[in-house]
Amino acid sequence: MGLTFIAIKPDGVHRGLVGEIIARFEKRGLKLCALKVVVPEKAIAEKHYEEHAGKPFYPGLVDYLCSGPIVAMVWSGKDVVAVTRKMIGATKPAQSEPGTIRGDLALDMGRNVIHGSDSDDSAQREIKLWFKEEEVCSKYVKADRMWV
Ligand code: RTP
Ligand code: MG
Repeated sequence: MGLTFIAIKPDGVHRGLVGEIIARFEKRGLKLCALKVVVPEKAIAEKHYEEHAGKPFYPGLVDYLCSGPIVAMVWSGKDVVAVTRKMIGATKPAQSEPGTIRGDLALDMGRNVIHGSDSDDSAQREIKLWFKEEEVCSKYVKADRMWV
C-alpha cells in the first residue's frame, strides 16, 4: 500500500475544517498513519515547496504555510496519491469540481485549504521532511480491511 503526505493549511485549520476533511478520507477507506499540529518553520516550508522556488508566488506561498498551525498527516491506501489528489480537486478553486475538497470548501487559489503530494516520489520526500520514521504507523490493519 502506498503512502501520501497531506496537510490541512492554516486557512483550513482557522476555518474549523479539520474534522470534515479527515472524515472524508476516513470514509473513503484510507488509513490514517500519522498526524500532528505544527506551525511550520520557514526552512521546512521552503523545502516543502522547493519545486516552486524562483516563481513569483513562492515567497507568499511559503509565508502563507508558516502563518499558523497546519495539520500534517500521512495517509495510506490503494492508489492513495491519485485518490487523494482527485478528492482534493484542482489547484484553482474555480476549476475544482463540486464534491472535491477545494470545490466544496475553497474560493481562492492562495487559500486553497489543503496540500496533497502529487507523486509517489514527492510523497516519500515530504513524509521524510515532516515526520520521523517512528511517528508513521503504517503497519496496522484497519477493521474495515479485515474482510477484503
Ligand atoms: P499543493 O502543492 O499545495 O497541494 O497545491 P497543488 O499541487 O494543487 O499546486 P502546485 O502547483 O503545487 O502549487 C502549490 C500552491 O501554490 C499556489 N500557487 N499559486 N499564483 C500562482 O500562479 C500559483 N500557482 C500555484 C497555490 O496555493 C498552490 O496550492
Ligand atoms: Mg503541489
